[in-house]
Amino acid sequence: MNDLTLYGHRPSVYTRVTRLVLAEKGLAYDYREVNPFDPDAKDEQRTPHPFARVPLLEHGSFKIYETVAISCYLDAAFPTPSLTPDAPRALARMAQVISIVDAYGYWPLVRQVFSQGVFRPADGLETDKTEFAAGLAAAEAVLDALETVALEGYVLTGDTPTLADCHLAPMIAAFAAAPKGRAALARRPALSKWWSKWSTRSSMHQTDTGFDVTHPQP
Ligand SMILES: N[C@@H](CCC(=O)N[C@@H](CS)C(=O)NCC(=O)O)C(=O)O
Repeated sequence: MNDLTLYGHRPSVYTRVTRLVLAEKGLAYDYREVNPFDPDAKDEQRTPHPFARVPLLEHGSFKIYETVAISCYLDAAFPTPSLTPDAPRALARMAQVISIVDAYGYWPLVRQVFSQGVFRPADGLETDKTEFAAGLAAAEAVLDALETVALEGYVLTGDTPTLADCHLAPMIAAFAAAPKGRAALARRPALSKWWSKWSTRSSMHQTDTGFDVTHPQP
């Protein structure tokens, strides 16, 4: 046993990033379900994260939070297969994709388009159409930037997995669960090509949160 424990929340895209890295590396782990969105969560339901987020990983007594730190740690501590390219340009693009996702992508793709267009309606809650439209509009620049990276071909190839794929895929899966999100993705050929390959991976099947729209069989 690897002595790894992941604290996460099933629908959480950031939890899925860590679960994807663990799956790609074939690592077994204990999973504890917590709810960062419930301010009244008690005891085991409360996330141990100091900023009340998920995920948080424990490796024995060593605790790590911030998804990119968890990914880098897992890739260094369990080096095979490596999810970090050696080539300087590929390494730069991998870090760039992760930063684009965190700084500009998560909010519009997930918190505005997915939450308002898919998650809330599935829960019988009202959609804030203004937020949804704002998310779709803001997603355009994010998808354009990712399309440029995918077209260049250092990362997001769909053939050689890196931490960039693991970081981006949960956000795209959530965004594409909304039909208008799917249509926006389809307007980017290189990103769509990456997605059609990446979404068939076994790690994606293993980590489906129940909202994935397409899982073409491998
Ligand atoms: N910077 C954090 C972000 C993690 C994050 O925002 N996680 C979401 C779930 S996908 C969360 O816990 N949200 C709780 C909240 O916003 O209150 C990381 O990289 O791990």
